[in-house]
Amino acid sequence: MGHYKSNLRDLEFNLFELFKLDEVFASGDFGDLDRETAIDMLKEVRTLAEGPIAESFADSDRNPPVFDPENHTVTLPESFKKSYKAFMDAGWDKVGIVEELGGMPAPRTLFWAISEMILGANPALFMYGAGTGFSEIFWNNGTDEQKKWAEICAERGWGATMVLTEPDAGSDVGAARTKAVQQDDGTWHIDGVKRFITSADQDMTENIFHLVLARPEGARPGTKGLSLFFVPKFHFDHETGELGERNGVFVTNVEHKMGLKVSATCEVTFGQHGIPAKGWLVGEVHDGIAQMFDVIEHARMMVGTKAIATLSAGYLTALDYAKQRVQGADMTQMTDKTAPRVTITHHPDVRRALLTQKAYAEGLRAIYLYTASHQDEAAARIVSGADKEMAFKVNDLLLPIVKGVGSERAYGTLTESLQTLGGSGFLQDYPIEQYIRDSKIDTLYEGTTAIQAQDFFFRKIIRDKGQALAHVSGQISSFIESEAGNGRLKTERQLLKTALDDVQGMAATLTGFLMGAQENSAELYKVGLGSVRFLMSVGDLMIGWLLLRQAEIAIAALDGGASGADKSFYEGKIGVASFFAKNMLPLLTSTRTVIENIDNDAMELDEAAF
Ligand code: ST9
Ligand code: FAD
Repeated sequence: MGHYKSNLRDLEFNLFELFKLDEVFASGDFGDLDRETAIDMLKEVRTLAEGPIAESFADSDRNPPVFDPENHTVTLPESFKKSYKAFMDAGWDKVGIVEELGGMPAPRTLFWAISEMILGANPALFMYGAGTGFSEIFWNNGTDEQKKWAEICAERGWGATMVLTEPDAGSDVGAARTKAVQQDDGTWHIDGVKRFITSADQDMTENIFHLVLARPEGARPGTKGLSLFFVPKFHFDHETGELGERNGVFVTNVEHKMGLKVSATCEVTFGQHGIPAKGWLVGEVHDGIAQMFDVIEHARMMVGTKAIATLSAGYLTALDYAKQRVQGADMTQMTDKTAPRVTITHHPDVRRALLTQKAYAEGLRAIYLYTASHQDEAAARIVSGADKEMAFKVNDLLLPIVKGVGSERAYGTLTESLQTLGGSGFLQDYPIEQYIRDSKIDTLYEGTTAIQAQDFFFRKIIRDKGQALAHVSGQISSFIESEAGNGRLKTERQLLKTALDDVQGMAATLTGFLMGAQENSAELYKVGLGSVRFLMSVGDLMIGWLLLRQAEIAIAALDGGASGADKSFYEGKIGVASFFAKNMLPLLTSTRTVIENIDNDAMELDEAAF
């Protein structure tokens, strides 16, 4: 057995009982795919994830990729290559991909549920294996001729990268200096140095294609002056795919990192080693940042799901340990030195820690799957009554929650998982220390949490005129006003109501600051001071709501006579929803007060005083 513990029961519960995947299949949008096939797929992935995919997780952390600066190559550990081969040979990179690229279309909820298990077992493997997904994005954005190249990329299983960041252009992508010079034959020469590029070299695929943002000579500054280029590592015959000469794109460094070590993070130099780095303008249009956001949106979803998958595995590891570790007496007998020793699950603080982990792991899972439901027209209609346009907006609204809240809560809560193991948690005998190291990156790349929070407020709420937020809030309100729980969730629904009021109050306050900025631009700082807190609060509100919806289903199942393992599962759902409502939601009231009282003292403080 590898390190990874999946939670297939909870995945199935979300997919079929909460988000009605049966009805999505019945819509006919996914051909013959049905419940039985979906469950078989999930089970097969679980076996693969817990077995061969998880197997190289620790080894490839201790023996990270080796960079050869002379040949500009990266060699991955053999153990990892074996895991990668198991994944690719089974064809899982093709799920959710269009048929034209040899894929098997699937609802996004099913796709992300499958992805959760891969990401939990060995996240870097998912990233190296994303070439097929990248091919689809290239295919969607490419010219007719480029669509054929995308088919070649997918068929031959080439690796792929997204190339934005430069030393002076991280969050501020628009500061990028890498330039593109058009050639007489219509191709472009790319010139510059990019850094922190994931998977930019490896020895598992015969070729790698880079999707690169660069600025054509004379183009305007900022993100809107960037164009997107297809830059292969090796040139290839555009009809047959046969490899040709080496292109002038070279890895010139590999970073030494805190975690996620097997994922090679590379400096990539274009056109500075005597060979031009030849690129092709994607779609023959200068719309680079919007095209790149097609990749970024998937990658943000991926990062959030990765973090959540890791938290879930951390929780299940902690739970397993806590059920076996005997230490101390029951608290009610704490003064009796001869009292029997108990497992640590008997201690109230361990229960608090376990329920906190369970709430965030399961609540965040429900959030990413609710979001995924809005990535398919039929599913969105069934799950929230959203039409196509609203589904798109809701997905947009929730991506910063999946990515920003998912990563922050996962990283923070994983310390509770480690803490549950006591000193043993600090050892490499258990996977949690690696989970913490590997998941820290999730709050950083694909836009830091601060960037997610600004995206959420300015773009997803203000620019959207609050439409998507109103759609989701409307669903929460209907639940609050319903009789959900058959009389047994009254207190919790009341707590949810207060939380919704608090979040709406926060949104109104931040909007007020924004409006005030028309008179006094410094008012805008107040939005910046409150935006991460606001993002996290909306995340908690949604977790509270979705856990309570799960509890409602659980109550009905228990009333219907659920027994055995099902009974325990449903009781757990009610317990954790109630715990979250009583222990976490009331904290939003104080956050609301903090936001209402934001002043600009922090901005007025002289830098020297910090
Ligand atoms: C990175 C990679 O960190 C890490 C891991 C890599 C793993 C690779 C594997 C991935 C696998 C996943 C793929 C699976 C594939 C499956 C596929 C199946 C089909 N939404 O606000 P403005 C656009 S990579 C959409 O003025 P600024 C929009 O076009 C590095 N679009 O921004 C907009 O124009 P308009 C990641 C958005 O002030 C234009 O941008 N780095 C959104 O110029 C300008 O917008 C980062 O993420 C959005 N939310 O620039 C950088 N936002 O307004 C973080 C903007 O006309 N920094 N656009 O529509 C930011 O995001 C900044 O806010 C900024 C600001 C750069 C956008
Ligand atoms: P900075 O932008 O310098 O940010 C530093 C701090 O300032 C952060 O706390 C940030 O939140 C804050 N900050 C910055 N600007 C603002 C603002 N306007 N408002 C509020 N706060 C702000 N990039 C790629 O293109 N492709 C990849 O494949 C890729 N993979 C990566 C893999 C790894 C392991 C790492 C570490 C990075 C990767 N990146 C990749 C780059 C990654 O996306 C950036 O590191 C990230 O966007 C942040 O940029 P930065 O590191 O320059 O930090």
